[in-house]
Amino acid sequence: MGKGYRTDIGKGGETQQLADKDGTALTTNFGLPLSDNENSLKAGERGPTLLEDFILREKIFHFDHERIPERIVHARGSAAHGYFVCTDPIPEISRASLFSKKGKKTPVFARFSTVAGGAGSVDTPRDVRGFAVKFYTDEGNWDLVGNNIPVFFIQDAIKFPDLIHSVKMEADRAFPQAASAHDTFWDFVSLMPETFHTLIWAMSDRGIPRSLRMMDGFGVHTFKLVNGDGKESFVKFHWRPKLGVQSLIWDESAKLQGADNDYHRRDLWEAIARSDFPEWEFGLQIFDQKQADSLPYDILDATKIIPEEIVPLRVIGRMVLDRNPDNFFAETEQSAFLPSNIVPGIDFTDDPLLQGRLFSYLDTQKSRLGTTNFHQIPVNAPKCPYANMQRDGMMQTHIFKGRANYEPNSLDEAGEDPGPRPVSTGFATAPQEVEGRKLRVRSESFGDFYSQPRLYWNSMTESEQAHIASAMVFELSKVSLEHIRVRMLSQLRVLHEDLAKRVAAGLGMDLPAAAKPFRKPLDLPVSDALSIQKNWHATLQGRQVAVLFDEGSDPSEIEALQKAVTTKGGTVFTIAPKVGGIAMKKGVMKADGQLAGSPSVLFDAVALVLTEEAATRLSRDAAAVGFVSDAYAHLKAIGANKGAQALLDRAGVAPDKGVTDLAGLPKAATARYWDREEKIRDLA
Ligand code: HDD
Repeated sequence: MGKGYRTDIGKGGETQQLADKDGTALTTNFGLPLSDNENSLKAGERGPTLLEDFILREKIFHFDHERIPERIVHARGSAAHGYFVCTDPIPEISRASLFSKKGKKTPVFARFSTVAGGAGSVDTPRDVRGFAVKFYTDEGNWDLVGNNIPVFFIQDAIKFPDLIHSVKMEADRAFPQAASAHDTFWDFVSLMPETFHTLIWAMSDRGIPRSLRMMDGFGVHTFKLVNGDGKESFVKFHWRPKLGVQSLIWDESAKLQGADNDYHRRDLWEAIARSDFPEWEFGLQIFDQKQADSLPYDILDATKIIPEEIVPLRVIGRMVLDRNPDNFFAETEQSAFLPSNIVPGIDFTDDPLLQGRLFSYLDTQKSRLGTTNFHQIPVNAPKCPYANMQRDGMMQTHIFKGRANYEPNSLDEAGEDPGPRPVSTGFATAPQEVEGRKLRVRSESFGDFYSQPRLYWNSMTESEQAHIASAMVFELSKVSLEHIRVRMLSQLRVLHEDLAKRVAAGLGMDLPAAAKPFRKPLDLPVSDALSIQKNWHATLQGRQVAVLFDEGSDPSEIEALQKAVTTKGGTVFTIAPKVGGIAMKKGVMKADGQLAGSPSVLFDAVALVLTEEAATRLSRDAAAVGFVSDAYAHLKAIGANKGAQALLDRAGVAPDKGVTDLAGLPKAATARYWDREEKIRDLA
């Protein structure tokens, strides 16, 4: 018999790495040190593997069960640790301890997500984004489980399973993944006009954020704040990104799905890794019953906003995310957010969507994390002490001492530890008069489905309106059942005649008769706060400029640009046809990325630093031409030196304010060139 492959492992084998001198010994889960992690136990060198091989069985057994069920919604997510700091205490409004003192810091864990796609799906589909924040306060965890859109598709939790079934991949064919552009979603929404407000937000640029760091967050529901004297106020919670809200355009987001599946996840991770910490302001819209009664809609209806022009935001704090998770599974995947996690000083309202959520999130964790003890997983455990009489259950990790597992008890009278007891300062539900008949109905005050989506449409710029109309044309073009498209058009006529006409024209369909609304829509005053473009932050912070160079390029031109961009808070990514090193005008330079693998969709602006020769050569390379023509079509700033002209011409770049020399690029790169769009794209 021959020696067999690497039978000498553990006795100085060629490649087996050993921790004999230093390092950590590899062991089984029960601590047995191992000498061989390469071979299973066999009967003879080439013989069958033995059942006795407990080491193989333990390793494979554990691997076989590494996956847990993904979240039924919001499966695809990315998260980070950080802190919330109170900047404007509000003890007169809420007794919540995290709002009690200026400068008070509370640790947080924030998870951002798409809704419809599975855990491995793309980052940039058109979708609502989840914005969930767990505050580890000194009076327990408060989970603000919100979205990047301030309203929700439905008014009553009983419709949630239907909504989600309709938007997820279709039941028989299991496609499309992470997309709302299909029959069942549009069938459902066209039959449910209460969805229209969230629908128009999702069809707008809000549905395709540029970065998780550039999204608003909203608590959506009206909540209550309660002060130390029991005085109540209503509140809506808002997160406002320091970098301003920024979005992709549709063609860009579709191409990003191929260029970088992890575009948002990578962006969040890399920003934190380079200490460019994402930050949001925390603002409250605080109002009372009198103001609530004066509004033409119900504050318990989660399909309605209260415009900031009516109830302005009061900024009381900020959140900074400054630490990436150490382990994706242990932290991000196992994190469990529960709208029912509130703290003294915050309370629920009777919003029927919120009321249903209070059950659903607790319930789902048993199926996802497998145990009622999911609160003991480190990311979910409060950072303040907690104690009660809940005992046992699967995966119990606490070793409780003594006999006090019931309450009340008098064990202290016998000198034993009686365990925890309620405290007078603990959480107490805000008292509220409730009377009425038991009814399975929808309140009439929830009956206006069109006024607020119309308000949203009217508040957009022309370019934003064109994006909404075009998104609807795109999505409805993917709807194969014509009666659904017709029904949607008849509904859009009630929402806004102009939108309906543009979508019908884009589809090449006639306008059907308008639907009959339950309540005639109102023309509410425009809210500029709703528009992204009207509130654009002209900044380089958080934005990345790609620099394309090739043989003979002048390194001093690249260095000057790099300096100008980084001093204004931006980052630079260099790209060349080869990454190993390019012979420059002087010396050799290595690029961060290779041209074919670094398309311009990944960046906010591009620079071309090329010799005439290189530009002519690259004009024959589809990747280089696409790099420039896409940047142009995606309304980005393009800075070019003189040598690059041939490539600009080949890519069809016509001069405009966004096309500049290299010196002008740092300023130009703070904007997108919306005016360019009508020259290069037929929008609805
Ligand atoms: Fe939900 C997850 C946000 C309505 C049931 N939801 C989930 C997450 C976010 C939201 C951000 C992911 C949390 C995480 O990162 O782990 N959901 C919302 C918002 C809603 C909303 C803003 C409306 C205002 N959700 C809603 C309703 C129901 C659910 C009405 C059920 C009746 N949501 C769930 C869930 C999930 C969830 C099935 C899946 C995973 C989880 O809870 O932990 O229970």
